[in-house]
Amino acid sequence: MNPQTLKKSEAASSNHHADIQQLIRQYGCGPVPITGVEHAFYDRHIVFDNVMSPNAVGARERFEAAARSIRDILSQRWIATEETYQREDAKRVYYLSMEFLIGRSLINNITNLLLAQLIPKFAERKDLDWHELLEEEPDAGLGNGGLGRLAACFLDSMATMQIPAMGYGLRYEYGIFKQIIQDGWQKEQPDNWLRRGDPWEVARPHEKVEVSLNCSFEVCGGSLRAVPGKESRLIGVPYDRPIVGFGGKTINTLRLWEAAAHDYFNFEEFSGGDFVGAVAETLEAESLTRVLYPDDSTSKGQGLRFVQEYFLVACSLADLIRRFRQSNDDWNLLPEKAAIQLNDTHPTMSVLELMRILLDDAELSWEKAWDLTQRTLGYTNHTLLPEALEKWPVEWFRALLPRHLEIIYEINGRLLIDVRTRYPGDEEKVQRISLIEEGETQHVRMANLAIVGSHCTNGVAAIHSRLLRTHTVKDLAEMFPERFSNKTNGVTQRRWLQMCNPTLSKLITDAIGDSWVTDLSELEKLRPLAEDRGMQDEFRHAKRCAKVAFADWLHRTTGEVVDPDSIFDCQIKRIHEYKRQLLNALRVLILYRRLRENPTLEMAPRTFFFSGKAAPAYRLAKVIIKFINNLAGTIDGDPLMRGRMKVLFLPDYCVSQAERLIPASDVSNQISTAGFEASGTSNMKFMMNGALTLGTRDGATIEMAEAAGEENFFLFGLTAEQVADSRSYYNPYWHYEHEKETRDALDMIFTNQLSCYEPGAFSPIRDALLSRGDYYMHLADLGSYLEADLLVRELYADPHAWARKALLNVASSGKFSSDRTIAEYAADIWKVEPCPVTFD
Ligand code: 26V
Repeated sequence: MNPQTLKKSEAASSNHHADIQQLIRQYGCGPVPITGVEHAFYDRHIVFDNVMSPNAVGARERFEAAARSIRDILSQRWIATEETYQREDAKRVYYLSMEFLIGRSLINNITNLLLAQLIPKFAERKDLDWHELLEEEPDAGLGNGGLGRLAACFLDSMATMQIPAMGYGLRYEYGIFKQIIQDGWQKEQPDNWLRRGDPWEVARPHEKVEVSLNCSFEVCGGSLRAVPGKESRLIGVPYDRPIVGFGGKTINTLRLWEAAAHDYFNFEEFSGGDFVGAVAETLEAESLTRVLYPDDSTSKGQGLRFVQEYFLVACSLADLIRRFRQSNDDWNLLPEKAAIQLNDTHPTMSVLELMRILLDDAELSWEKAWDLTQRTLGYTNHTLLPEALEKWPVEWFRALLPRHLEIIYEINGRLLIDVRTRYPGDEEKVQRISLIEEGETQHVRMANLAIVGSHCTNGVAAIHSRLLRTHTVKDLAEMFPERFSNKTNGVTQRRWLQMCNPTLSKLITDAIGDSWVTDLSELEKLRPLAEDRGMQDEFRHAKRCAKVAFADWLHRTTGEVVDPDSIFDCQIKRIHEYKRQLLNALRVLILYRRLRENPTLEMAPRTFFFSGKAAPAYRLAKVIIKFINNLAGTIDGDPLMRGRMKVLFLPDYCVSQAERLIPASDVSNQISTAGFEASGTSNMKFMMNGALTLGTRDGATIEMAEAAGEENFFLFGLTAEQVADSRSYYNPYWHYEHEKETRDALDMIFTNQLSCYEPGAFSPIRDALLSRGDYYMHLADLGSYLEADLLVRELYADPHAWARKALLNVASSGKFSSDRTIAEYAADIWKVEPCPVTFD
């Protein structure tokens, strides 16, 4: 589409308005006051989409009209982007992920279209309550946590860097559950985010694909179940969402698949006369993409999840192969035209599906098909936790995807010949490398399949990639060392600094210019300014603005009062034993006990924020939430603590909440047991917003401290090596017996002083920390955590020294932009180049 067409269609649209006015008059409704560009831009959506008068509508309609108006602005660029890629026959990246944790899009799209100054002014002229309007947009919560949010940051970076890329995922009707807290306990409620439709998505039913399965579906005890043996065909209907690159030059696509039942030509014949039964079956099949799995800690017993994963893979590969075949008749070109990235093992059936297509549809030889498959696929690992590594029962493959199981056996047969040739006589190695795990029942090891079937495997931070190679998949890494690399995660500074922290952004831009928005390494220029007292004061002012804004929001929406002059100390992430929210809670409890015992103790006022969701079936994680809430209640109820310390568990952690709290934070807690957090990404968001990190040497926190200098971090605790080395003799009782503060705090918990209304509620905590051996070694790190905490408080007492370190942290955060991460993926794994949008 060329600019002329743009002008033509603008003209067409004003003619169109005249036509509509004419028609309306003709039908006797009288003239409608739709005139001028502004009205055509916004009001027409209210009038023609809702058939309502602009002053009669509510905030939701105003949000929809605003979103639709922004979509109007980007539509032609969106078309032009796709046309450019086709014309140039560009190599494309396909990012396959079961999760995209998008959050809100309106303000993000406005930011990236460079309209952030203009649109709020427009809203003011029209007397719109802009903030109220923005709050109407539900978060698109199509993910659990870090892995899904990383996928969303990557899409932003790829569009900004003009990389021809497409995200493929599932259009869950229900995203991650809404968390409410009742009597301190987490309760889940469905997140029906699509109830009122979504103004960003475009359904493309004409691009539907068909998926054949050797199963059908039934609702059983309220949940959907796959019924093996009865063949069914599902339709995948794509819904496209625009991904606006910064500057609005490139608009890439996130394509989400919805499951629909086949619109059988002869429904009557298909149903064998059972019309009602057939309609019910249709509904059941359509339930496949109803809901996101909310458990990111175990992959056990989720039959439907298995089918969801295959559905994502089958739809996405059919779609991208169709696109490839439109401009290529030589299958050999596939790796030159497509780079498919597997976001964790969840889309690993891509190895099997691509082999099936190349063998059965393209009729290539095994060797040819295997070479093309490997060269097209890349795999990113996101966890070392054994219980989160996916292993699917062989029986499920046999029942639902028998052809794919044949392919697994063939891959494995050839792989094991290779292993036996290289390591003769080492049958234990053969067992460890095999795609099939033996045992009572056989399982397919999806990580092994992903490594064997792709040309690149990467971890998400240096320490994680090292542990992956040297421990988790040691044998495979020794066999294929050239396949392994590291790509340290990053986050998009457009959402996580520019958009969510306007005051600090302005301070930075006033100081060093605005090129940091697309090149975060520019923040280095702040380093010398960190020494400047004026700059330190301005930083403190920016931080205070963000804290006041947060406190106001919190008060408005919950009635809670927090003091912006207290230290904001945060731990916000999924609730998991390895992330050690319990360690943080023990720290708070000990500080509380110190203050109570010695009320004259000097300690700066402090607010401890916790937020995060527990997997609904993760019992201990839910007990941890209850514990934090009871601790908060106890401290709140103690008049001695007023104005000195406060604990808050903020319900329903989500992207939008993180955007509000991170800019307001002083202290970022990143306290996982070393060796367990693959990377972490909120750690980076806190750093670029000028919070200081109180953390262990784990994940990307290690690289962050390297970049800023350890003297600007508060690191504590055992290293990953020390954790591994001391595990065999570690004894939590030793700490209980020898450390008085630890013992007193634990006794307070064990004697129901924090659970007097529900005695015994916290006995699972006792079990975890003492009787079951404290696998995550909380007690080993508690002492050094408290020592580091003292240093935090000492530094805070000197506001300028604090601001200096915070500024040095901001200045050192450049490496942690997802732009840098994507540049590395593009150069090392995908071999793709930018493809700027042009008009023919
Ligand atoms: C795992 C599972 C397991 C079974 C079924 C459902 C399900 C859904 C999600 C997951 C994801 C676990 C992996 C994960 O989220 N890893 C996180 O990835 C972040 C981005 O790389 C990284 O920063 C975090 O450290 C890592 O925990």
